Amino acid sequence: MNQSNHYPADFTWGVATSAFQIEGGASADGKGPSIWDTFCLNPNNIKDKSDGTVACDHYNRYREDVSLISSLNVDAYRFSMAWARVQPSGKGAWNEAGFGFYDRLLDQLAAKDIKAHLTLYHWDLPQGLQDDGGWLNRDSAHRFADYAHEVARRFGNRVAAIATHNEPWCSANLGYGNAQFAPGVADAKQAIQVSHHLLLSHGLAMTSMRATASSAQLGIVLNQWTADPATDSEADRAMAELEYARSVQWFMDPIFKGRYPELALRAHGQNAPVVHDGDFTAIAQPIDFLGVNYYFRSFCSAETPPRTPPGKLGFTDMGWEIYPQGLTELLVKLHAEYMLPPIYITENGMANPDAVSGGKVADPERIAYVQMHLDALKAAMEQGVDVRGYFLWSLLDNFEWNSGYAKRFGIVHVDYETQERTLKDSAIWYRDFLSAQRQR
Ligand code: IFM
Repeated sequence: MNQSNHYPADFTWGVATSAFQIEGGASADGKGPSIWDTFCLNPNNIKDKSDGTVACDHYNRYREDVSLISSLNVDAYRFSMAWARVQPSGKGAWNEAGFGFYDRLLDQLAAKDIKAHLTLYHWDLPQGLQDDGGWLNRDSAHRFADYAHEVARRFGNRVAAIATHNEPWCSANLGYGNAQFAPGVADAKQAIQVSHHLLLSHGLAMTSMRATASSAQLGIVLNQWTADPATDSEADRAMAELEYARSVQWFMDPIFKGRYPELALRAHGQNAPVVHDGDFTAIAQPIDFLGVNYYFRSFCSAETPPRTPPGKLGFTDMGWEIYPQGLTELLVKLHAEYMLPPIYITENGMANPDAVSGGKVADPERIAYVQMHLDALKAAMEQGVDVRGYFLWSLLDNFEWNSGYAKRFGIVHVDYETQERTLKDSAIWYRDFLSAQRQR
């Protein structure tokens, strides 16, 4: 440390959340159910048997939460819209009361001079669309484009950026590949077809949003990693190459090259997706920015049992290896492989078993984690990668999907009994770090 003290003056610093993880208000003011509301009804799906009915009660506490965001000295707030809040069944009538919530949220952000970075889809498909086949049904891509158009038409001049999807890899592979996430399907062929429909929906939404001619920057957010062979063996190296093709290139190639990576297609064999004429033209729209979410690398071992990552810097409470140099390596590799637009690190952070003690939360592990990743980010920028911003995941402790509330990613601690928010030491460190940035 500490190269991270030298960032461009116009670099965007932010914090991030998503709708289902913090809003609550599960059926407030006409909101329809989403696949995550349904998924949580089966307590076996969520480790602590919780759900998102109340979450951080952000639906009712958004004013205080925006004040909290403002107190952190950030430039921007990344959040997602709950599709079923503004269009309860995912098709047909819009719910004005639902749009009203985001209208008020945007007003609060504007009043505090905080830029809004909106994500349209962070995994909470309206249950009405799931009843019609969900993302396995190609028509969902068209419904998504309609939704995107309406949001861009209403809000496109009030937000700095709109991302179509957050981490479609997760929607496809955890939602349809291994049933860890909603809608809870475990079928490799379906997962691959779903990934194609998600990409198609992204492309169609880009076109429908462009038609509104709004001022927002438009793009997509992908979770990415490098895939490192555990050893130099041929088997491990082949595994790593395939893993990279099936995860990173599977989403990047269609967007930037208008095709799927050959290696992954061959590996998918009979499970390769049905692609219609014109799909790649629809998907390969120019994007204004690419959001990259980085948490860990993929460590590929063909041995039985597989070798585990060394974790020289330790592991987070999720069991994820702390590996900041992977962020540098990933960005430099992407930069070499693709004609990239400006990049935002749209998520980076760690889960830690934090607790309040004497009104404070000591989380030195998180401060070190962020510092190391900022150094890694700076190293990539010095090698020519055009990175314009960094969003810490997450503002608040929140509903960590199938882990429930047991995993705490926030820089602000949430007491779920009282909804009291307490700045962790990492929030205070981030606030002071950003204040120092301003004074440069
Ligand atoms: O909480 C999630 C977020 O919703 C998507 N990216 C990863 C985070 C941590 O698991």
